[in-house]
Amino acid sequence: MRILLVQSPTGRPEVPIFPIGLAFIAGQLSRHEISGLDLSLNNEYKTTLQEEIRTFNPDIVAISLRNIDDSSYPVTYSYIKPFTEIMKVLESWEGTVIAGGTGFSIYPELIMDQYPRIDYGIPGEGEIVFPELVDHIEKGTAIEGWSGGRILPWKQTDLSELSPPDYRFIDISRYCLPDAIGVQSRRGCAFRCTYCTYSYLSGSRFRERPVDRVVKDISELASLGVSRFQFVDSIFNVPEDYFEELLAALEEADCKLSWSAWIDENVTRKQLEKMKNAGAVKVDFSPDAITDKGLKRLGKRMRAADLLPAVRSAREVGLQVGVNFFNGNPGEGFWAFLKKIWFMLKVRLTLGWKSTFVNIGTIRVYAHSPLAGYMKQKGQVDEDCTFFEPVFYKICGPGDWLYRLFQRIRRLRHG
Ligand code: B12
Repeated sequence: MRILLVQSPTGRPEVPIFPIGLAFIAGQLSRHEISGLDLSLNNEYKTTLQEEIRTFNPDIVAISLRNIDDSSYPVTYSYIKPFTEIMKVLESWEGTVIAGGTGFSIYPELIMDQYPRIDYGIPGEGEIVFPELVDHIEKGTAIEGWSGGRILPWKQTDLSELSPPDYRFIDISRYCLPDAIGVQSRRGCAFRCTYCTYSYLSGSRFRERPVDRVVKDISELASLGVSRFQFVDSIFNVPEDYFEELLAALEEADCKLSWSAWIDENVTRKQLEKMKNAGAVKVDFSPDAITDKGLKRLGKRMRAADLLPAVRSAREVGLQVGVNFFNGNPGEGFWAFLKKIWFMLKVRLTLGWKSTFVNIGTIRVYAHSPLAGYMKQKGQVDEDCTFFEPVFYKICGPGDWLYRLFQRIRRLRHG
């Protein structure tokens, strides 16, 4: 069949992000004729889609809705409007429309209700169910566990069986910027951070891809002229034995690509050195809270005192460092916000202004996260709140005013 794989538009200019979710799906469709289209690269996304449909003439248009909104507070940008616009474009086309992606997966029922133009929705990982659905459409064969509604069952992929992602399904040269191209070595997350959706999306235990396959992906990127990528794994340094095995394989393969990864603070200086030797140039930490009380309430396994030594060690071995906090965590108020600002100034001034980055966001609460349940239980939102329209977990009063001022200054500086 002829399948057009479409990344939903952002609707405004943004740093391009290579659609790795679609690349994984494309990798499982070798029997079919594929074309890839990233509508977020283009302001004229409606006409671009029309034109591609006219020239490629697909049987199926498969759309990845990655994000619902940009999760920014107090000014939130929604990606739903451009998504609605392309749905309208598809109304005058007669083929099959299939939707999936992380944004879709958090709200499948709601999105299917809102967009009758979507024939089928596939929540969760798409590598098994999408090819099964294509077979079903082509030959009328049955899909296990599916009673025939518009939403198909979740099926987790066996990563040892998975064919590699197809990094060629779209022109990758448009994404040659730091962090824009992803490599995935594992899925799922065994931690229980209260605001997080990762375990809902891909399971509450780590599932690793065979190390040689990950190295093959990286060699493939090298052959495509890519010089830098990001590991998109939830936490790169757990499970520890897999982390060490992967680092050893990367060092041995000596692919000459630079990369970044999200890690947690339970990392030794020796491990950071190994990361550097294996090509790492940047690590990102997401402690999110800065006090032991706040960390505990977020379900984090670290202690507040672990953060600075980890950041310092990473800088000492020559890695750039990013640190992400939230303002207004459960158990943290105005003083914790000031502590975060102080931490930001301290690490940037002492560990390198241009190599140490600190971001302070606000928790955008998503459906299916423990925090969403907690807010309902405490009566902070209505019982029927879907969290589709953005809900933020924020403090009130001076901590909020100061945060808004801080965000306004950042917006004026960075646009
Ligand atoms: C890594 C990551 C990033 C990296 C991306 C780096 C890169 N080069 O790719 C960075 C840090 C840049 C980033 C930025 C942002 N991110 Co982010 N990110 C992630 C993360 C951790 C992994 C995404 C990933 O690459 N997965 C690997 C691929 C293989 O999986 P996948 O994309 O899910 O695709 C699978 C399925 O979804 C499905 N699928 C995908 N498309 C389709 C299409 C069809 C038709 C079908 C059937 C199936 C299907 O099949 C795929 C294969 O199994 C997720 C959390 C998570 N655990 O998923 C958040 C996540 C996607 N990000 C999120 C957000 C909010 C953002 C930002 C908006 C944050 C911000 N304020 O800037 C930006 C948006 C950037 C952008 N333009 O997309 C949210 C989206 C939530 C939502 N419902 O809207 C998530 C889910 C995290 C969360 N808070 O819960 N992100």
